[in-house]
Amino acid sequence: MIMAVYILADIHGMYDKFMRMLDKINMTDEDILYVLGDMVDRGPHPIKVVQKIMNMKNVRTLIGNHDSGVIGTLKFFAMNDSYRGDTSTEREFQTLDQQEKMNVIEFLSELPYYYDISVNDQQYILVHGGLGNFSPGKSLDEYTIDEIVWTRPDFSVPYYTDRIVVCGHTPTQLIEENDRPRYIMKKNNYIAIDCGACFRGGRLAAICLDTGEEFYV
Ligand SMILES: [Mn+2]
Repeated sequence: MIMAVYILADIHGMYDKFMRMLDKINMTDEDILYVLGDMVDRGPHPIKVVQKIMNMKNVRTLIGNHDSGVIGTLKFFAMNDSYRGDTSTEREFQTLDQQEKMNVIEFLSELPYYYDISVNDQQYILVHGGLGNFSPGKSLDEYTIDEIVWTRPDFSVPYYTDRIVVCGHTPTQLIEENDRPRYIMKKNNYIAIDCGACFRGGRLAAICLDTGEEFYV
């Protein structure tokens, strides 16, 4: 079996959908799954999602704005037992033992914010949000984390002519250029894969870059 590359994003605590997606794509040990950030917040089991991903060896993860945003709060909760969490992320985090808490914080703190990969001779840039303050000659290292995790591309204008940008963060239901809401949008050298798993009527989506095959839960 030849290695395949799968991508999904914005699980947002939807652990059950994530498990069903893993069943559906049925990866081999040689396959790689890229998770483009926003594992936490909104859905019921954000920390379970993070811990599952931490324990899968063929997964590469990017940081999203929500993952980045909770690190400081989780550090606070790891040091202060007497406060009650408000969000699903905080509450689930508080059920962990101290070592597990530190492992989660360390994992989130070390996540990269982009990948630059090549599949079938096509180059892909993987980010959570977009490339804020884009300039064609700017190297990916020169973007700030905020420019990559918080921004939304103008999907009517490609960033690159020779590279495809794969992003989450912006549910495809909200993309004006998208003719197929609730489906992955492939247009103008973008692949937008957040189909709003945590929202009513939304779905968790994944794509196999090698075959173009799309998966929905
Ligand atoms: Mn996001």
